[in-house]
Amino acid sequence: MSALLILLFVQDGNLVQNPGFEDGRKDPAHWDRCDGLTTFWEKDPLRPGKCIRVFSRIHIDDYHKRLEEMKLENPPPPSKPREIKGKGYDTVGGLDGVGYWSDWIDLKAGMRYTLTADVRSEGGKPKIFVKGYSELPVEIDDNGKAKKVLMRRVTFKIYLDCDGGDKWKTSTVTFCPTHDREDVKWARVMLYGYWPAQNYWFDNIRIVEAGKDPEAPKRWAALKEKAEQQQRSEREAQVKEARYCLAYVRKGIERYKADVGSLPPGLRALVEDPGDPKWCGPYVLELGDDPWGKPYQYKQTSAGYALKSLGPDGAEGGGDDVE
Ligand SMILES: [Ca+2]
Repeated sequence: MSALLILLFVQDGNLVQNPGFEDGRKDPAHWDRCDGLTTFWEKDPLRPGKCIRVFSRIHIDDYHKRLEEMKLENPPPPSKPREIKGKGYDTVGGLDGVGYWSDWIDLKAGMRYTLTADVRSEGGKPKIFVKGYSELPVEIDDNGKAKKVLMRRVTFKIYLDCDGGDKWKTSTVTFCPTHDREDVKWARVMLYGYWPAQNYWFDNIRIVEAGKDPEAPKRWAALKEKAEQQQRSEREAQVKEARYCLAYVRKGIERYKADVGSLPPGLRALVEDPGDPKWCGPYVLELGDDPWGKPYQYKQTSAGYALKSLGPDGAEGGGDDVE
C-alpha cells in the first residue's frame, strides 16, 4: 500500500480493509478467498469497480463438497453445479446460507460503531453480520490430556438487514460490541446471502467509530456484580449441601459405633461389611463426593473422630473447609 493510500485510509476512518474489493491479486486482499461456486470477485456491470457476488442457488451437497475443497492450499476449480429445479429448498440458500468473511478488526471497549454497506440483489434481502470475539479459556484435547488454551470465541453478534433489489442501495446500522461485556476485542464482518436462492452483490463495506457509549461501564459493573452474586449464592448452596451430607454421615458413624462398639476404620466401612458379625449396615446409602468432587475426609483422633469436606478449593485448610 502506498503512503498516499495509507493516509487516505486513516483519514477515512474505515476499519474495514479493502472495503470496496478493489485490491488483491487472485482474491480480494483482507477477505476470504472466493470459491468460484458461491462467492465471486467480479467487475460490477452497473458501475465502476469490483464487488463481491454471493450466489446461493447451489445444491447443498455441491456447496459442502466445495467447502472441503476450499480447505486445501490450492483448491481445484469447482465442478459444474447440478441443475436446481423449483424454488431451491435443497440449495445452500434454502439451508445454511453463504457466508463471506472479512479479516479481523480491532475494537475499542465502550465504543459504538456504524456499519454501512452497498447491496443489490435479484429481489431478496441479504444480511451482513458483525461478530465480536473475546479471548476465552477453552479445553482442548492434547494427546488425550485435557488442556486449557485461550481462543477467540464469538461473544457478540449483530446483523444489518440490507435492502434488496436490482439497484445499489446503502444500508446502515449502529451498534456497541462491548454493550454487555468489556472483553469483546475483535470483530469480523460476514456478508451473507441466503433466501431466496439467488445472486446478491456487496460493495463498500464500512465500519467507522460512532462515539462512546457512556452507559457501557455501568452495565459492565452491574453484570459483573450480578455474576458475582450468583457465584456467591451457588457457593452457599454447595456449602449447605456439604453440611447436610456431613450430618448424614455423622449419624451413620454413630450408628456404626453403637452396633460394632468402635469407630469405623474408614468411611467405606459404613457401606460395606468389613466382616464384623456385629455390623448391621449399611449405615449410609451412598458415599458420594462433596459438592466440589472430592471425598469427605475422615480420621480417628484422640478425642474421637474428625469429619469434614475440604471445601471449594479441594485442599486442606485455606479457610474454606466445611465441618
Ligand atoms: Ca468496489
